[in-house]
Amino acid sequence: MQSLTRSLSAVAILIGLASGVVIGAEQAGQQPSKKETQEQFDARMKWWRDARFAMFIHWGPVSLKGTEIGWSRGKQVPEEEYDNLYKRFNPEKFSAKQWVDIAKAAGMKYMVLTAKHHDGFCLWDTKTTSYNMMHTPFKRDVVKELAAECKRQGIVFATYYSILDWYHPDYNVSVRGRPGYKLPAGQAPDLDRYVKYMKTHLRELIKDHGPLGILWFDGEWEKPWTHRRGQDLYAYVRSLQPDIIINNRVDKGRSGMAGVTKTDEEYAGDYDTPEQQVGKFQTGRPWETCMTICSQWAWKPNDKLKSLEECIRILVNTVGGDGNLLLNVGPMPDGRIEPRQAQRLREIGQWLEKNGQSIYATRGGPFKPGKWGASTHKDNKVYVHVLNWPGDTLALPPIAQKIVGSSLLGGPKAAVKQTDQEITISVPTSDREPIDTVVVLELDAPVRN
Ligand code: FHN
Repeated sequence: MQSLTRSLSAVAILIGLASGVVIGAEQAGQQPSKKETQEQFDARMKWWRDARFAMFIHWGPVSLKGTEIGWSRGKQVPEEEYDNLYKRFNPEKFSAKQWVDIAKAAGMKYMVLTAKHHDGFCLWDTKTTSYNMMHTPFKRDVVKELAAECKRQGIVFATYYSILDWYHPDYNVSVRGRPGYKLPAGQAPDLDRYVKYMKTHLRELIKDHGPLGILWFDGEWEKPWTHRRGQDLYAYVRSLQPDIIINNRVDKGRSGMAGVTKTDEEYAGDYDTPEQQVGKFQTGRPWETCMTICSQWAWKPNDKLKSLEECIRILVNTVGGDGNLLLNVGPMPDGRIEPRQAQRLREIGQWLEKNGQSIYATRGGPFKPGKWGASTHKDNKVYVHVLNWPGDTLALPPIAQKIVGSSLLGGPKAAVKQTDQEITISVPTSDREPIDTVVVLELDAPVRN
């Protein structure tokens, strides 16, 4: 409950802002009269919770080098060279339709694009700096094109935005590397000026390219960023678009790569963000695992591609834990999503065409994930995803509801026995699926979340 209070109080800041209370960084944390109720929060999160599966996209001029976005600047790629890649970035084969077609074929319901990563390069037509897409040979606002195509095809469009910026001199780059351009002589780095720059970006993204489904913040972990600034930024973004969803990396509450929000303060952010790992079973606070389909976030030639089985297992264990899966692709320097990555995504989509009712708009549980697999539920149906059969029979803990029917998803009967001590499920090996055998249990009453 306390975790929900955290997000509610952060929203209270927003409502104060919306009611004319101007919150500067120093004022963040004011408690205006109204708080977002549980019902309002649940209503705002509903489309996102129901979506369950989405595309993450890490892209920028660094794809020319095949090294990691942001992190390879000043390491595998000298800063000077990295910061000038945009002058030869010309993704002539970029097609927003191709990317959205692939996301749809994969069964993905929203898309999160790195509008600005740690390297400071802006993928949209921003008026704040020439370090953007319109100053490349390509001269096109790819954020605008993708947003329009997502709208046309019914996929929710969202942007990732890095709070830390190793290119902008006002970000106190003493934390890492040197800025991509120099401040005027005698002018010291000024974080308040950088926050104004960042807020202008967010206004451009939301007002000129939105509405956005999510503002996916990242890069909150370095010293210059503070809890108060995080609360202020959350309130600012919600004031621009009250129904937008914001992850927990806007503030300082994230506990490392496990992504769960700490409870020692009331931190801003609507959901937790485990990274490169399936989050733990958690139903009290929304969460989303972000994971690469290869090994690198940005494009890397001949990178290791996850198998279909790995992808399905990750998806099932994530949704079985009551989380969303944000699966990342890194498009190529010519603008295409690599054909073998696109093919893998199509294969996941084919699996979802058959099994999607056990994923979309479900909640995790009632059986917690284990070596055997995971479970999801919706209304009075439980979907038992058996990934590893322990033998002829799978034994699960008892539940309060009575099982009144059972079958394989869209298939033959499954032998299910229920006592007060356990539930046992048997499926002949000939009827089992190679990756995930989904057993549907019909109950005499819905499962309570
Ligand atoms: O440093 C970034 C990394 O490049 C990538 O964007 C991931 C995915 O969200 N987030 C940060 C690492 O935690």
